[in-house]
Amino acid sequence: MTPRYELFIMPACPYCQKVLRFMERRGIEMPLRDITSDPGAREELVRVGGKPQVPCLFIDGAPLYESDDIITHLSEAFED
Ligand SMILES: N[C@@H](CCC(=O)N[C@@H](CS)C(=O)NCC(=O)O)C(=O)O
Repeated sequence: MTPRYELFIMPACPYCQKVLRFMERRGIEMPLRDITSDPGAREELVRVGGKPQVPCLFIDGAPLYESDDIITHLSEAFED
């Protein structure tokens, strides 16, 4: 079964843009949580992940930091 994904981002973050461009190329969609406009998203990211670093992919609620690791995970999960 496909896990529940959420991507925590800041729009101006180049690492987030890299992940978002990858997702766009692959047609991958998921809820985005912008920590600059949503204080609740920032609070959840720090509470669960331990730091306010973005991008962070929540996979069934478990945080995965690092844009390269996120892209590797998504490449494998959405392999065509
Ligand atoms: N190596 C990380 C770098 C991510 C990064 O530096 N993100 C910045 C925004 S562009 C950030 O979240 N800084 C706040 C922090 O690290 O607390 C990646 O590739 O994802």
